[in-house]
Amino acid sequence: MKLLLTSVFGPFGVDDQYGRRLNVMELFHNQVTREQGLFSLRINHPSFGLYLIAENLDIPTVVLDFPTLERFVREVKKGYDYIGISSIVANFCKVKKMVEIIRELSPGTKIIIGGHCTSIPGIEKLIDCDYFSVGEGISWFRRLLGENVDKPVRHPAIYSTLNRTVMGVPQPATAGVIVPGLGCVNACSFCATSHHFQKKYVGYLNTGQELYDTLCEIERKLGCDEFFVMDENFLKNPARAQELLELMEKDGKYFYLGVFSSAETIAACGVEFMAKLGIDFVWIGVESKQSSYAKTKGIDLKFLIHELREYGIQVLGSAILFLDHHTKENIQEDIDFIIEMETDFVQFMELGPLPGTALYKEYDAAKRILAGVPYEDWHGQDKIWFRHPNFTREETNDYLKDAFIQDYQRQGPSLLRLADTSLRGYRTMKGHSDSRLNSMQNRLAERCKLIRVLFTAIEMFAENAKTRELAKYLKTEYQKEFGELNLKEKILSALVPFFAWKEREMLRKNIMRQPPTCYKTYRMPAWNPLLFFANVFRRAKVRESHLL
Ligand code: B12
Ligand code: SF4
Repeated sequence: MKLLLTSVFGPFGVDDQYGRRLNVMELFHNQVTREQGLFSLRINHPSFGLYLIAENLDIPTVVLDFPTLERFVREVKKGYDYIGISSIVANFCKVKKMVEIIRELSPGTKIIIGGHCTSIPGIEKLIDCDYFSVGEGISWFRRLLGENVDKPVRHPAIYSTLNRTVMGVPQPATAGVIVPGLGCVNACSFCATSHHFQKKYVGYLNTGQELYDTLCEIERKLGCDEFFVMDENFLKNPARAQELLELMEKDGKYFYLGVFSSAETIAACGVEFMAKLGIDFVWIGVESKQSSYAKTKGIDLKFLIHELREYGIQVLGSAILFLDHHTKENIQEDIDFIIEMETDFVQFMELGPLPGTALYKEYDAAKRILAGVPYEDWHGQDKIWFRHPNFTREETNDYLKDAFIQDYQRQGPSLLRLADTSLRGYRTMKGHSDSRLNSMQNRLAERCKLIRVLFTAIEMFAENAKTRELAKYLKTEYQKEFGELNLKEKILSALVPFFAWKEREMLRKNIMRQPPTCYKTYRMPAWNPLLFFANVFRRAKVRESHLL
């Protein structure tokens, strides 16, 4: 018995029969720094769910992440008893194609679809597969395979990023990923994640102790002390965070965490607490000035964000365009609102009624979901797929693109904004009376020193006045704090423009870089000649027809 767990196939971010150019497989370049040209941060993230499930089963398993179609076909031909595909709505077409391939090449294989496609109405009629797994995947799989559902969850030790470059300069992965839990109880009407887990929190690491032990274990295995915390609302459980801090303080330990947290939880915990915990990046859903979401009510977001940045915590603020109250006259107010928050990063996303959410139910009932828009277009970075009272579908992508451009023109590239936050944090920590915070200054100094080798190239390639102004200011301030570049830094600084030039050419030619295919085996039996020949025989019988 063996299982293949796979993500959908590439290429990603190109216009073809399965996908779209504006649906890039990168967080920042897709929806945050997408109009920041050469300064856009380029990062891929592995499909964490697949590794998490694989780690927690007893069955021999292979994880295939970001395959090409050809690579996927080759893998299917090996003959698996089960193949599980992780999906989101925008990749529906790819999932459908993969299922057809499996049915053709390996008819005995049981096919499972997990993830967000399972919420598509009538999915059982649209895709011919054996099981749809809605919600949490580990216990679902354990039940299917007759394994012990109550066994504690083991956390995989994997890096959170791959293929990371800054201005074309390759960067090694430095952060692990940790998944304390899934879902969020806030249940904002548009939120696919919250609804996918039935508006409940599915905890994997429920206490500070469990979290701490897991962080220590991954640190031992990967040698990293930075983590991307994959939890929709990490600070929603302040007791867990408090216990984690106490354990770190007791052992004199420092971990650095990037988290998602809603404004009301941040306000309740306090910025200084977050800094002590080692949080150095936070994603906050700002959504809209006229927000009707409870999470931002009564909170002075601008003040909060300013304070976070003073403590060296980079902030990503996300805003939604084409909410019902938006008109052509007032949408700029919301764009100004988020830009004036002065966050390091801004995500603009179109409102997207996704199946399974309360918003989808409401719009569907009101017949506001546009018929005939293929699921490949349901990704939020091009045109809306619902009827809006004040915008046509065709108008929306121009407004969205313009919002990103405004953010870039008015605030400069996020790369420089985070350089500013790191410097501000360094200065705050340097003068801080709290010994834990004070001892964090060295780490921020290290970060600043890494960033400053980019300044010369940033000045050379600057595309707007704000970039030039910020680069000049930061260069001077960094020099005041850290002195002149040493010889090694000077050499690095001289090399950056070559990488930057190459990157700019790639962008000019519209070449979309792709995540590398990753292949990882779990508990697979050693090579057995009998099995090998049985497989060759089986493969010979399979028709290699029209599939490719
Ligand atoms: C990391 C991430 C990405 C990464 C990609 C990572 C990757 N390799 O695929 C990036 C940043 C590139 C990305 C891009 C996009 N993303 Co994204 N992304 C996420 C994010 C933040 C985390 C996913 C994750 O790893 N979660 C942790 C793991 C453990 O949870 P999980 O994946 O849900 O898996 C569990 C279960 O769902 C289930 N499961 C999952 N797969 C399978 C498979 C089987 C066989 C089984 C049985 C079970 C199972 O078991 C797992 C363990 O319990 C989620 C939000 C979230 N918090 O989940 C959005 C999310 C998945 N993304 C989403 C979207 C829409 C996109 C984009 C279209 C851009 C956009 N508009 O936001 C693009 C698409 C890119 C593309 N070309 O395909 C939506 C999907 C909505 C939907 N209903 O389809 C989400 C939910 C965000 C949201 N709330 O809107 N994304
Ligand atoms: S607070 Fe964030 S994660 Fe929670 S339901 Fe709202 S949008 Fe989703």
